[in-house]
Amino acid sequence: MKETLEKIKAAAESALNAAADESEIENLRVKYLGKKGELTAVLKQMGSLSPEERPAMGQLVNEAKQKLETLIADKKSRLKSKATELKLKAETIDITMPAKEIKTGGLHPLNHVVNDMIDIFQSMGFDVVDGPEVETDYYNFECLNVPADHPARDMQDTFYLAENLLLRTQTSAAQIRTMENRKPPIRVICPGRVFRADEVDATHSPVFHQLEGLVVDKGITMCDLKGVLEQFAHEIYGSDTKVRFRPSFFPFTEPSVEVDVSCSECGGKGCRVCKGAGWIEILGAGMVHPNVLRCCGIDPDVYSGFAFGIGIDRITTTRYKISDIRLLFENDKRFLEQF
Ligand code: 2NM
Repeated sequence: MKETLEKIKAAAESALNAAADESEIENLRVKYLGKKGELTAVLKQMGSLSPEERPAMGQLVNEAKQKLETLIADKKSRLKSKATELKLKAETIDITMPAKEIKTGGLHPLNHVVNDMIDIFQSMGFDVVDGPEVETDYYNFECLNVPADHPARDMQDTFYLAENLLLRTQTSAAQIRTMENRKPPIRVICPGRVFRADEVDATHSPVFHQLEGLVVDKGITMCDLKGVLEQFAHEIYGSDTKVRFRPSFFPFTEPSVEVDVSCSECGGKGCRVCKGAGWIEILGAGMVHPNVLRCCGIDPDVYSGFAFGIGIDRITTTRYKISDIRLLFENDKRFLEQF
């Protein structure tokens, strides 16, 4: 019996050493330690031994059983760590590889400029208002003191959708509605897209952008207009920028002015950017015409106001030194990614 035990032990040990995977080990466990296993069979034969032989033999069988169990557990854990090792090796990540680029969007240069302009005017107490891009003849022209036969209609030729429905040529209509709906004091700006039936070239586009402003209260004068627009020019172009007001004409303001800033490229000496003039025109403005106030139900004998219109595209092209306005609308990613 002792011999059989030794044989089983030796066979089991070498079989276990040779086992290559978990199922082989399990088969061996069943073969030796299972209910019908070889070692179990030896244990069962204990009954045929004499009572004197039994304790010593019992101890041997138990030791053999324990030994096998330990061997099995060892082998299992060795196989497991080997598998883990292999798995980790296969999953090795090269952290020096270049990472996948995460593309983030960005603001269009026009929107950078609009946002800056809004900040400047909001800090001076202006509200932002909005209006439709499709307007009626009444709000776009009539109420702005531009009747049907007025020559200014030629300069502001636009796209008609129907007899009285058109694409707005300026954002003033939103301000007309503001005057109809609010009581003075009124301080609003209205940034937005506007349209003209213009030929496309480096400085013209049938779609462009404006920010118009309006102030109406008792006792508003040209001084207020100059102060607000000078402050704006200094904030957007720098405090050493010189500002020049020239007389001009708009049907909806009287008197009217055009406002130039000293060229930030050459400091006023004259260069390619300002076409030798030393000045760049940035906006038109004036005191709101009494006819316009009256049209909106505001008494021009009690109230006065000033209004202005700034070309956003122009400010954008000069700020970023963009040579052609069309670049703003082609939306070529290579262009847009620079801002
Ligand atoms: C400009 C120039 C001058 C203007 C006038 C008005 C309104 F609605 F009050 F009559 N809004 N904007 C105005 C005045 C616009 O653009 C160059």
